[in-house]
Amino acid sequence: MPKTAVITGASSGIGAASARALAADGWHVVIGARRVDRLEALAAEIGGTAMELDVTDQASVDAFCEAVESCDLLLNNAGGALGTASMAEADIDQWQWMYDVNVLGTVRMTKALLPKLVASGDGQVIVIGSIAAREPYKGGGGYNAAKHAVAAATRVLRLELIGQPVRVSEIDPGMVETEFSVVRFGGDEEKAAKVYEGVTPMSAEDIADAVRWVASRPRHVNIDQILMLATAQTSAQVVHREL
Ligand code: 8X3
Repeated sequence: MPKTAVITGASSGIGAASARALAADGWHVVIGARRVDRLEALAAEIGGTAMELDVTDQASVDAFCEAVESCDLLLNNAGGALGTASMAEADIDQWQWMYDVNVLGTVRMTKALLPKLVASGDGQVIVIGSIAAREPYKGGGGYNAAKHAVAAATRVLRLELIGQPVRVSEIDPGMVETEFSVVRFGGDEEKAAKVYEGVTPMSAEDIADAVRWVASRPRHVNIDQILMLATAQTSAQVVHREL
């Protein structure tokens, strides 16, 4: 029987690319997101199972996780940033959403699926973090705070699960060209395009490669943390642009 991987935020970007990569490696992939039409098209393409999921809504998480029969791998990918306001201008609603989707979304999903991951006998939780989890940057306040919290929670989980059959891994990407920046800038495609101007950023498939590698290590190997950057980026705000 194929092993089951549950992926959040799977309708696009890193989530969708990881679903394709894991399905190609023989996993049965259960994909969740709010945009069900996109999800269903992807599920049909890779022979997976699509189910509506909003990680900010406990009832949605409960219904989704109850419907998952077994779970060998949970990829906590759903997340995102809103805005680049300074601390002086912090928008509390944006902060609240970022905390909810990135931190609480990861906690809700992990908590709900942990019994099934333990029962699998060789479970894995992989969290998509960010360079923003390691390095604060100007205008990053709400996202930095949320991703630092995600990293802290992930590392606590790793500590608490020692001795149990569940591995815990964190993959922290830098610049990846997905819908991430379009969402961050409230749909402003021009502003989003500027983020990647003159740079070859990583692609969602680059991160999916790391996911499939982490997911395919033997059970005695836990990849604790990976920091992945584009060659032209050496830290959050140090980027070489060929303009
Ligand atoms: C996305 C990377 O540099 O915009 O997680 O924070 S960054």
